Formats: sequence, structure tokens, C-alpha cells
Amino acid sequence: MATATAGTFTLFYTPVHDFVHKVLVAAHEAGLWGRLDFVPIYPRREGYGLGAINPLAKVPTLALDTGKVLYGSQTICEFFDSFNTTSPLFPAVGDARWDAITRLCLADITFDLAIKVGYEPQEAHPRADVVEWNWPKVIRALDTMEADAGRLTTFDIGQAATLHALSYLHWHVSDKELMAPVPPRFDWRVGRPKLTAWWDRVVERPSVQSHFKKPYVGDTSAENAQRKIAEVVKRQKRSGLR
Ligand SMILES: N[C@@H](CCC(=O)N[C@@H](CS)C(=O)NCC(=O)O)C(=O)O
Repeated sequence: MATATAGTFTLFYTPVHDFVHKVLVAAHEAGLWGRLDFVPIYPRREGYGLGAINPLAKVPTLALDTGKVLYGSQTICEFFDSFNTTSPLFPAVGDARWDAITRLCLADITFDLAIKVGYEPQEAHPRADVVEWNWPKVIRALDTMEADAGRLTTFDIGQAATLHALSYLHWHVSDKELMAPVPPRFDWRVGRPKLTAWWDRVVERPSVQSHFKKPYVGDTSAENAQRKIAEVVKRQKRSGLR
């Protein structure tokens, strides 16, 4: 059951639409797209600090009209999904629920590992063991997704996260020369026909097409980010949250 029924939701996120964002998918699937106020944040750039409203200063971060702030992409997805009365992405009970949440974890950690292996060569002192340790996990995760893909009929949060992870892997890893054992021009589709067929089907969902590969249009300035953060702080003061 949703805790807020009216108003807009301020979503602080990085609007790089070269990959699928599962929080955007969850919002769209829940019918909330028109109620989102998108605020671009680039965590590594000067002037975009989210620390005033999220101690971890990470994206995504979601602020409600009351000033209440939610963070952690899984938290935000589940919050959006609490408004989804037609086909929730978090099944309520039973095997379907645990399968969806396990799939979510598999995909989210694969996404984290893709970030790690993609950025390691840019570190001041790149460590071969970091990539050697983590790359086999990525391969096993992809093979698990392949084994899972043939069984998928409905759409759930784990699949939204799988779209997120695979699209990120493609964008961040496929066209680069990284460190061994990551092969050059790695393509997750090769040898994974069921996962490929599943991707080709679900990528057409309106919730994915809402943003994937479409440029972000809007104010991306640090001034806008700081103004929106200040508004959240003001709402929190009004609501007695600070
Ligand atoms: N587990 C968190 C991870 C969020 C996260 O690490 N976001 C990155 C961008 S993908 C970030 O904000 N990095 C900036 C920082 O760590 O300061 C989630 O799923 O929300």
C-alpha cells in the first residue's frame, strides 16, 4: 500500500540514458511518469553534492512532497511499485517474490562488478587481481541469466534490473580494451540466445522506451540541483523532519 497519494516525486539521478535505469522503469510501470520531477546529478562534479539530504550522497535519491527522502535504488523501486495496482513488479508472496528479488540482486551486483572492471584500468595503480577475481562472477551471472531467460513470461523487478545491468555492461565494457581476462569487444549476447531473445522482447516495453537511448532534455546545471536540494530541506523543516 502506497504511503503518499498526491503530488510530485523529486528524483535526483544521473540522466545518462545510454543504459536502462530500473528506477525509471519501475516509475513508468506504476503510472507515475508524469509525476516525476527529474533533477540531474553528476556525483563526481563540483556543485552537485546531495549530502544535505542523503548522508551517502548517492544517486538515485527520491524526495517526497513531505520532505521524506528515500535512497537505495531497490528502496525507490519498491516505493514506486507500491503504486502499481495493475501488474506490480515485486510479487507479493511465494516463489515468484523470492525469484524476482534474487534476480534483482544478481543483476544489481553484476552492474556493480561491471563498474569495477570497467574503471579499474583508469585507477592510478590498476590491480590485475581485482579484474581476475570479479570477471568470472560476471560470466557466471550472465550464464545464470541465460538459464533463467527461457522461463520468463511476466515482467518483474529482477528483469528491470537485468535490463539495467546488461545495457550498462554493453555501454561500459563492450567497446573498450580492458584488462585480462576481459576480452576486447565483449558481447554478452554471444552464446546466450535465450537471454538475447528475452532482451529483444522486453526492451520494447514503453517503460524502457521512455528513456533508453533518448537524450535527456532539461536543466542539467548545478544551480538547478542546488535549488531542488534546498527545496527538499525547506519541505523537511515545514514537516518537522529536521
Ligand atoms: N546500492 C546503491 C548504489 C548507488 C550508487 O553507488 N550510485 C553511484 C552512481 S551509479 C553514485 O552515486 N556514486 C557517487 C558516490 O558514491 O559518491 C543503489 O543501488 O542505489
